[in-house]
Amino acid sequence: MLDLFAGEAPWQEPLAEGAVVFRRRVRDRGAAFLQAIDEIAAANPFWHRITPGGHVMSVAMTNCGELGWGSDSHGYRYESADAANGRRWPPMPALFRQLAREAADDAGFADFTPDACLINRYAPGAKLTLHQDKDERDLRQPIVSVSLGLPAVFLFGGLTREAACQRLLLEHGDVVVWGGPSRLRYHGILPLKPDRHPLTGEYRFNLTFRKVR
Ligand code: MD3
Ligand code: FE
Repeated sequence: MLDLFAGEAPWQEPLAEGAVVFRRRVRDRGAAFLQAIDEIAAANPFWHRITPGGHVMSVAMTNCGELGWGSDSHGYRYESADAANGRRWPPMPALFRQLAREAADDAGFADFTPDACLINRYAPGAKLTLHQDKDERDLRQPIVSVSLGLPAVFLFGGLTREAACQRLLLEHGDVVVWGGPSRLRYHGILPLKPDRHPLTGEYRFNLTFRKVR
């Protein structure tokens, strides 16, 4: 993929009230992030969750940290073990924890201490339909996201499902902090366009750091 910004320094842009995008913030650490993901997935492989509505999710998921996000026919919840194999989630690597803490701090959210990191893997065509993240106890805590590999179109809606959506391309190394009034905005990812990325091949990965409890 042609990267017109390959030699540029990272930069930041305010996105909305409470939301800041740090463009290319971890681009130079991409290989280290991907190696950490590989190690987590070696212990707790990616798998496709079932939604409460009975659909198989196109995004494959695993987690690290004390808690992991999960879904089955009964609903969404955070769990301390992987329902696929009964194992605890691997600990959150220091590289992950430190990045999440620093990015939150730079966006004005002090002392962010995530206890969950959901790792999403998108293959060509995988998507995430419009949803809110509201299963965390303290919604004053932000979510920090890290995008790796192939780019994807992110939809950023409003506080109701019907509100109009902004579109934003999330690219390799982009970090976004979602807090304040943006924390409950609907959002989603359009189907991944098939392509190849030098570090991730046909995939896009997204990490979301959350303080659940
Ligand atoms: C805005 N992940 O895992 S990251 C999710 O790219 C999720 O895999 C997407 O939405 C992905 O729940 C989007 C950006 C993101 C994450 C959490 C948010 C945006 C958010 C929470 C509130 C508002
Ligand atoms: Fe989300």
